[in-house]
Amino acid sequence: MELSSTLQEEFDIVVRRNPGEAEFHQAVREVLESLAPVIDKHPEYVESGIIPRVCEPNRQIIFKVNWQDDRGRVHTNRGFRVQFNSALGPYKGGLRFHPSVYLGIIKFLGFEQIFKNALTGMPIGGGKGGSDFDPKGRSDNEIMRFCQSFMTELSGHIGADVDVPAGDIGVGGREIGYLFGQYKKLTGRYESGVLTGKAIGIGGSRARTEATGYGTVYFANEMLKLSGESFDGKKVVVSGSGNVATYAVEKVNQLGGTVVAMSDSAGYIVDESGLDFEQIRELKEVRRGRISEYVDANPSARFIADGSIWDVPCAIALPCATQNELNIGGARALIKNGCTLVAEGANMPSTPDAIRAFTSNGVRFAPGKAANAGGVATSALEMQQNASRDSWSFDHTEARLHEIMVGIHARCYETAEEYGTPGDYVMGANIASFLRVADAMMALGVI
Ligand code: NDP
Ligand code: 2IT
Repeated sequence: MELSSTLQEEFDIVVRRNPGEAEFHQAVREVLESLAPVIDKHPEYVESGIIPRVCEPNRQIIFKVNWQDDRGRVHTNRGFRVQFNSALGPYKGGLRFHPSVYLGIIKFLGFEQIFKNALTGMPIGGGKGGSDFDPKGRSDNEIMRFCQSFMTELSGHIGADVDVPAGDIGVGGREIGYLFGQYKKLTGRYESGVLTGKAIGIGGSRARTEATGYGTVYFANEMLKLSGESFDGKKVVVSGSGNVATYAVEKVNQLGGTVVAMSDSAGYIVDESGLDFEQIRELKEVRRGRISEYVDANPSARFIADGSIWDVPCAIALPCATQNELNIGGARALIKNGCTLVAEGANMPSTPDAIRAFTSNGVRFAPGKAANAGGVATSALEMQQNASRDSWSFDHTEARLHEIMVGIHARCYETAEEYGTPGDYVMGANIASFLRVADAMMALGVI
């Protein structure tokens, strides 16, 4: 899509100032492509420099993380925390541990997080962090030593009212526990609200583990309701098999759908009779196994190492693994096989040409910053519980999550209508969130 001349100039500056950061450029461009009608209506945003200001992180911290493996060998990794925008509240966003991590990935995730967090309606700014550390094959003790070393550097930059990290790829409850333990030791304070995604016994929130996957399915369900449909009886493909994917599967099953395929970076499994949530959870969350092992106990399931999960016919696709995992080839295969709805559980899993293919072929499409916001929204609920030294029931927390997802869907849908692009959730999500961030930045003055 073409950008107007003002927006193209802003985009060119971002590309020039952030060389080699392709994912960051992609995320910025996708937001700018939605903003033409906004700056027409609000020239004051341009006059106040809101666009270049929102594209520049407030602070970027890069640090060395030395740690020793079980054989005593020393390793050196790189740690990141990008504190992107705090107009709406303390920086908030996850930590990713994956060998592909570099500054451009953390900046794309941090930029997306600003707008996602704004959509939740809660008082949280946007940030992201992580490391190029590869947790695969590492022992529990190695993970602990890495987390402790990472936190030794990070601890001076975070705080319950400053910056509140959580999990993302490669970082779950175990890692958050070790990070929190080290923060507590270094500061001498039991500052529960400094991290979210904690285990229940150390100040975590019920339903946080489930929240992102559940939230994505709730969002998709709201989209289906508009045409009088539901998940009932529908075939669903869920990519990935980590935290988000696993709990998306549980909620699809609860709503009567059948998940026929899941994946990891080695390949995908397919079973027309439906995948068993409890077995998946036990295999992935408890045993930390590979998705291929599912076929050992399930003769009707097959593992396919060299292929694309998007070739599996389905009515609904939920990409829940990683950025740019669903490209134009995947999109064409989904469309050809009759897929009518795509909701992103991952961050930016669909490439721009895949998204264009969906919208021009009548496939309803929900971008990650709207559809996966249930995770961070429940993190904000964890912050609320920590601040009031309270602990809510699962049912109460899940009901709040559901209400928040229904609200995000309505805001995106209504904003798309108001700006003349009915049914376009990309426009709705980008515009509704940008307005909230821009208004807060205007109110705070030039700082
Ligand atoms: P996990 O680490 O629990 O799981 C990640 C899954 O994605 C694994 O199955 C992994 O396979 C697969 N994967 C990761 N990288 C690649 C890759 N390069 N190619 C193919 N498969 C890959 O992470 P989460 O479930 O937490 O995160 C999944 C997505 O959801 C990410 O995009 C994350 O940013 C996003 N997200 C997460 C939230 C959360 O609360 N956790 C909230 C909102 C969004 P393998 O094991 O083979 O690497
Ligand atoms: O991408 C995301 O929204 C997350 N990884 C969750 C962030 C959080 O602070 O809970």
